[in-house]
Amino acid sequence: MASTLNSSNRSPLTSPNNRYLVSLKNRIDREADLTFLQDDGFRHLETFDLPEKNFPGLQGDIVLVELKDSNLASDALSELQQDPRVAFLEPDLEFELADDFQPSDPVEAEQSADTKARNRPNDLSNRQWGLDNGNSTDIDAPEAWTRSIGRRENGPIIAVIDTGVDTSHPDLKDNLWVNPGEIPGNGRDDDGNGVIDDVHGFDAYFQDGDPEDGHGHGTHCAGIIGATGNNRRGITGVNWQTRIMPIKIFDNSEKPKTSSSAILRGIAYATNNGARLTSNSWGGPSYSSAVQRAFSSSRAFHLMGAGNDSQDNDEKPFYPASYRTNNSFSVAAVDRRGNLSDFSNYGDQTVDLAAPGSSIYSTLPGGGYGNRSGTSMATPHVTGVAGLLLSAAPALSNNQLRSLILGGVVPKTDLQGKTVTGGMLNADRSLDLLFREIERES
Ligand SMILES: [Ca+2]
Ligand SMILES: [Ca+2]
Ligand SMILES: [Ca+2]
Ligand SMILES: [Ca+2]
Repeated sequence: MASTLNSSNRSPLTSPNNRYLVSLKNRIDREADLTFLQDDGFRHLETFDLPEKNFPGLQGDIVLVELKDSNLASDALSELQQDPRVAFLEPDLEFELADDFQPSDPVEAEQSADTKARNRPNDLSNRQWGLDNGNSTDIDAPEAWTRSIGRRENGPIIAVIDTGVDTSHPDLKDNLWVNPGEIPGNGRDDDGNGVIDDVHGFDAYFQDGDPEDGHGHGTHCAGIIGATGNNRRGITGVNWQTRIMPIKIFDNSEKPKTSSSAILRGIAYATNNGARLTSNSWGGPSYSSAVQRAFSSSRAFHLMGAGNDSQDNDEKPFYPASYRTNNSFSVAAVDRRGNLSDFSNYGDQTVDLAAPGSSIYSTLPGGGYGNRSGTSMATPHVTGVAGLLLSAAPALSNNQLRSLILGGVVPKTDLQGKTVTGGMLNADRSLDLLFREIERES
């Protein structure tokens, strides 16, 4: 990660671009409540759209400001930091997409022994070892698909907060969220949500309604969650049918960059526009109080990659996975043998579970497919299973979702002491738990 700033360096707290995030102690009712920012030497740029109804745990608003005169930085910053209305002040940090998108050799799944009822789509590729193989190191997707294959109509909206998504990919285009109130291409914000022509999602970096993938990472993650299943094409996602909402937070450079402010915009848009889940395959060592507050107070459930530095996150945090909110998971990666992937971060206190992440075959921009490795690929497997559960039982609370996924985890020797659960994701067992509960209640 490129960030050179960290909130643990309390003094001096300066930002190279003179932009700062201010977490306020209270909600602001009127613009006039923000005049003190001017008085302290700052220009108010943006108040993030984090309303009480969608971010019920958030005590006060979060605003983006710019320092007017960088020569006065230390005085202005200490004045603002001491203001009784300010809870927290931090630079608007920059982040790079973690370097975890290495092409890898294909791995073919072995034939699975049929012991249970299975439902195989016609496009389950034998390269999708994470969904089905003969070694008990898959997530038992065909067994789970006897109960849930995901859902489009009224199914859970799943935000992929990433580099964007190839929205014309033939294996993704039918599984995108469609903004019901927005008329495409008329240059107007028909639904009044602040974004013009946001038909399928949002570009939170460039702030427009076109979240096209400038890189490839987001398209790969989206296909794992929900490439269209049983359409005789390419691959199947964990969900054959779903509603993916692409939220682009990165720019289009070769090493994509984002900022705390773009991340906040992305979380805000996803939550405000109905996302039930967000999938976050990115991160780094820099802590942002504002980003933590937004995630923890959002009504959605958030899946987060543990990172690819082969490190112990209990010792060295990797954010956002290490924010450890009640409505999120931190996900490590396993290989085809069910061992922790050599690149994967781990932590028996701070990483919840593992999922397939080595040599994962999924969608790429331009209608293509390919193999990639990373906790970035593990995370959307968990997001996908959460999508299957919510498709079968839309009213599940975050706590129920959490316990169904953790309760379904299969212990693996190599993961003992490496994750909180010591095991890996299993779609079939989580769906079984859900249906046993449903039967008990009926
Ligand atoms: Ca299996
Ligand atoms: Ca709109
Ligand atoms: Ca429009
Ligand atoms: Ca397909």
